[in-house]
Amino acid sequence: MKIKKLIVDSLQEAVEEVRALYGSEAIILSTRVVKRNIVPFLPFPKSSKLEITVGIPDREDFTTEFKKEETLYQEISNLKENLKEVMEIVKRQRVEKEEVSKEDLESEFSIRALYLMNKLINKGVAKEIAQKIVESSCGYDFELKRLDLKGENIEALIEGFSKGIRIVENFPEEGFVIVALLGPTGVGKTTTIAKLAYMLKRQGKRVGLITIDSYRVGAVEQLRTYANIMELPFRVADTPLKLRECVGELSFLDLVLVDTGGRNQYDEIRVKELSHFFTKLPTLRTYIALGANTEERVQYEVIKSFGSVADPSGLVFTKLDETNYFGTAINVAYRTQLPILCFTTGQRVPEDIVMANYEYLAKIFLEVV
Ligand SMILES: Nc1nc2c(ncn2[C@@H]2O[C@H](COP(=O)(O)OP(=O)(O)OP(=O)(O)O)[C@@H](O)[C@H]2O)c(=O)[nH]1
Ligand SMILES: [Mg+2]
Repeated sequence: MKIKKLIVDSLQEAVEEVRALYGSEAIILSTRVVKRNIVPFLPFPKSSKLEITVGIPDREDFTTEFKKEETLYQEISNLKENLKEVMEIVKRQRVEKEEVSKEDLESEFSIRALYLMNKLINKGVAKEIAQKIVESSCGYDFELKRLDLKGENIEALIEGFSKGIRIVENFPEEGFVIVALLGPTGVGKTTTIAKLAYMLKRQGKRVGLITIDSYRVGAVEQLRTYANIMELPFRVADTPLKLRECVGELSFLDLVLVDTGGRNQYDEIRVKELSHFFTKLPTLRTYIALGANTEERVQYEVIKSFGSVADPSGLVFTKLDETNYFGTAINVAYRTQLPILCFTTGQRVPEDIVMANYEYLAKIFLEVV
């Protein structure tokens, strides 16, 4: 900084002169009153003047100041970012505390593992099942002194699901099989049969369709329409005997899909009628169709009721698109240990169907489908 001295009449004049001479960055460091000769070389008379000391900052001073300011802004912005991250962690922990409880947080699982558990719980998986699924993909981390995920979230869920949930692996099996869908009214049986038929036909399988639903008006026409569009053999069987005859006629195919009329699971008599249809069919596989949007307690009742018709080979979960809590499907599959055949995800035939697989399950819970 350079120092200059000026003699002026007043402070007002000082300010103006300093600005004019040295610019707005110059600063007045001090002022003092001094006596000056009015006529040069004569000691008298004298007048009072103001001597001011001006500081003029060097160019480098500005640059340094500017840099200091810039660094300060940078630091503030870094702090803001850090604060945001801390808030995120606190928020996450708060959610975890609410759903996993304080004891859990203090116990054996890492934050990452708890986070994944919450992903399941938030979508309706029961807490103890979510814990078992995540636990089976964890290992003990000696640094954290907690159970931690062995891989990334997606790998962990795939592994966890593959240990707790069964899926139908070999569909369709080799040789002639009869595949029937049973379940409550309107759950999506006929639509699912059409979707499966299309998928199997595309795989090169020879598929036939049979309906035993002569009860509901329009039911026969509904399946016949799909059969016509896909150019598949189609039969209507209104009695158990007729069903066996139709199966016999179509036994040259790889498989037949049998559509049944929806029945109220609490109507024992109507459910029992189905049993008569499905006796004496040696290669019969029955799958129970459950609406993923149906209350979990009711899903067990449906399985109990239709499971009495024939030993179920597995489950079909329909209408996954109509609920955010499809975790109940995981609970049902985990607790019954019945394998899942497929999920349906909308009304479109043939598109809206996904054959059960662990990667799909992991993705829908992580919302990356
Ligand atoms: N959103 C949604 N709707 C579906 C799905 N599957 C079927 N549906 C619809 O549900 C309704 C009933 O479907 P169906 O296939 O006739 O049901 P069903 O079980 O055969 O019915 P019943 O034979 O009367 O017992 C139709 O409007 C379908 O389009 C699905 O995955 N998601
Ligand atoms: Mg139907």
